[in-house]
Amino acid sequence: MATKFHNLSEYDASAMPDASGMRIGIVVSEWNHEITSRLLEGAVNTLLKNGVQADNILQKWVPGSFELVFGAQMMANLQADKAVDAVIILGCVIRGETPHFDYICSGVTQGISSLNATRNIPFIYGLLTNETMQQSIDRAGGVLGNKGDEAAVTAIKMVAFKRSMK
Ligand code: DLZ
Repeated sequence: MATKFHNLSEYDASAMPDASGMRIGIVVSEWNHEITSRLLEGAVNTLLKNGVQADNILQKWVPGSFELVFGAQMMANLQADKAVDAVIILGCVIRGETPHFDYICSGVTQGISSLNATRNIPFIYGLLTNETMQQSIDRAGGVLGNKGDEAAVTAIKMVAFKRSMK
């Protein structure tokens, strides 16, 4: 049953770093739009709630989850006043009757890992990889919270982590 899992929207608000000066990019997949639009909504609302200014949230859509890594890389290449401190990657892959599920999940996961290992900003994993649409609904603002909220909290914490290393 779903309730044995952690609620993705729960976090300790008192332990959140000040995010007012942060600029965050979000790249989101059009595939399974009814889910990914909710992930995006959760991420944006959580960033705003924690002090990120609306003008400092850059949102871009790509066709499917497989394109997320390229989109995230393009965001990381932005310079000067357009540069972002972190990139949140949002997508939803649901297992069907095709082997695409495994290829896409593994491609995106390896791509994000590679970006994190080679670039100088954090890339946050906000990809739902579920067996059923209901499992995704549960994690996109449903009974298990919203993966977008979790990704936003993680982005803020990782930007603060990077700044603490200076
Ligand atoms: C092709 C495909 C399939 C079968 N399933 C999904 C999915 O569940 N979630 C998703 O985000 N994208 C899916 N795609 C599209 C691929 O991610 C990609 O957009 C296309 O293969 C074109 O590169």
